[in-house]
Amino acid sequence: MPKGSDLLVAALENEGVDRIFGVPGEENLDVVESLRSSSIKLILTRHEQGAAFMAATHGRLTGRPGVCITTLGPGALNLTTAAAYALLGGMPMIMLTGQKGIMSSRQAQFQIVDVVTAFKPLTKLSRQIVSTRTIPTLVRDAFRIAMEERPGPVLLELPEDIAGEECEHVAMVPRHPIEIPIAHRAALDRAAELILKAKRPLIMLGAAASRPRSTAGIGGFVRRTKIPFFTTQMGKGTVPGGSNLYMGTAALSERDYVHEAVDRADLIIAIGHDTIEKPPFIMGPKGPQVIHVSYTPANVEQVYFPQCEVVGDVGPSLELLADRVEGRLHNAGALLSLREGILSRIADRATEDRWPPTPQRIVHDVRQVIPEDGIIALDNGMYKIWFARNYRTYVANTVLLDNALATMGAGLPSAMMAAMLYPDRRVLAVCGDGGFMMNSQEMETAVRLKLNLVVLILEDSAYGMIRWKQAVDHFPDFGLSFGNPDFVKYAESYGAKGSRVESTGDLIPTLERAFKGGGVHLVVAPIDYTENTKVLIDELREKLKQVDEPVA
Ligand SMILES: Cc1ncc(C[n+]2csc(CCOP(=O)(O)OP(=O)(O)O)c2C)c(N)n1
Ligand SMILES: [Mg+2]
Repeated sequence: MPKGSDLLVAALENEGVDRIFGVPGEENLDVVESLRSSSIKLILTRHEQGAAFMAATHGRLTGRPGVCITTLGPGALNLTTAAAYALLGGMPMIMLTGQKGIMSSRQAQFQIVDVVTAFKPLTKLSRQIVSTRTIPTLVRDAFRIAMEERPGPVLLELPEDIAGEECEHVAMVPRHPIEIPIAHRAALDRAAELILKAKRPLIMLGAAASRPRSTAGIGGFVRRTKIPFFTTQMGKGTVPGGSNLYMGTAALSERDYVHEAVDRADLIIAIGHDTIEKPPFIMGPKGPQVIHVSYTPANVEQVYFPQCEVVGDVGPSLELLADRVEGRLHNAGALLSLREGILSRIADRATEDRWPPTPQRIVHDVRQVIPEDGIIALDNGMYKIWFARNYRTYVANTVLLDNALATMGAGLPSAMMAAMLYPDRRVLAVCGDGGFMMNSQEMETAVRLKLNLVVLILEDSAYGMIRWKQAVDHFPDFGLSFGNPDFVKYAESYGAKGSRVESTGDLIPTLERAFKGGGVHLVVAPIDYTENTKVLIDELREKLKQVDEPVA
């Protein structure tokens, strides 16, 4: 006779799950035993947070939920940050947590926390499984909810007595494809009218434009309309940055070079914008009109209140919109004259060989060693702004960054997931010395899994981004510096390789050697953060004078 845990694992197999990440506890042992004879691989991590960052990234990259498993109480609570990461980031994920038996209680309240309630604000659904009979339907429902727009995390708690209970076999619920409806004709007509009337239109690609299902249809819209586009941080790559319509990425909310185009636009077609991202531009009473094109209606915010919405499956809806305007847009390229100026100033001094290297130089050199389909996964720190702003992206989802929860600690685990899914591509984690240490224990997991992965640590012995903000706000330099382990020895102690970049010219050869050598390789380089204030504050303030000039 099957047990509850057998039904759970069969239901996961029915969903096509091939790996589960996590740290089991004694309450999960029936599930672990059921996994042993299944087609699903159990991948142990060294912290539950790492497991859930990997599972969320699986969802982000494939559109199918990644799965993680933990014990009750302490293990489950270690999932909270990654649950929020998946919720804000729109990443489908299933979290399976254990619990003490619910039919009798022989350990009183030991380790018991109301996990289901704790996760309610961090998930799309958080439920306890109370009967073996409902397992197949609950699992099917959990996967559907996790994948449906907007995608996100779901938590299922399986008490150990339900997991261990013998039961009749219950049939699995078969999967079937679900098409998302296409936008209404009236909405398409209204949007087309605005686009046809626009004098200076601009397209913006946001986070939902990077969903695996979105990426195919969007390129066609940009090509057919020939309207220049910029991206949010999480919208990078959906339409190749090499395209001659790319105007830049909004890494700051306002007053960056790209905002010269934004501020002059009279219409912005915001494709897949999700206001969980730090605003890529600020809407005001006098600013451009905005058409919101996405799977779900816009959230109305102080900084985002579109005047027109095209809600539906993004690719096919855009195709219908392009049918209405293609060949009739006389002003499509009105803002293109700004492109050269924006991009050349962003590329400014990218080859300067000052030591320690500048952020611009590091971004430039990383781009040289990463092929077009190579993936960089960023942790959170000051360098993220530089990569978002300066790194050109040619393929969708080749820059994995978190501009939603913006948590530290996800860089290494998300890069590991990318390396598992795409073993033939180069994958680079880019981390600060602060963020790397938040999940550096997963180096052991990476080595055990024999991943090919390079980790670049940018060392400034500080929580650099906060230290920078402290200086910008004219606070004295205090309380944000720390010491580091010897990262080369640290890598070697895990059985990985380690290298230190000793001169600016050494950065590219060191990264090349690391990729060619295979396995897990940690490269540590210092970074000169004096550029933060010089470029992002002083230079842009100078620039601002021009941006404030009246629009022609
Ligand atoms: C989990 C978490 N804790 C704190 C923060 C606030 N925070 C944002 S960036 C940052 C400093 C990052 O330091 P590091 O990783 O060394 O990168 P650096 O900015 O120095 O390049 C901090 C503390 C955060 N975003 N996430
Ligand atoms: Mg740092």
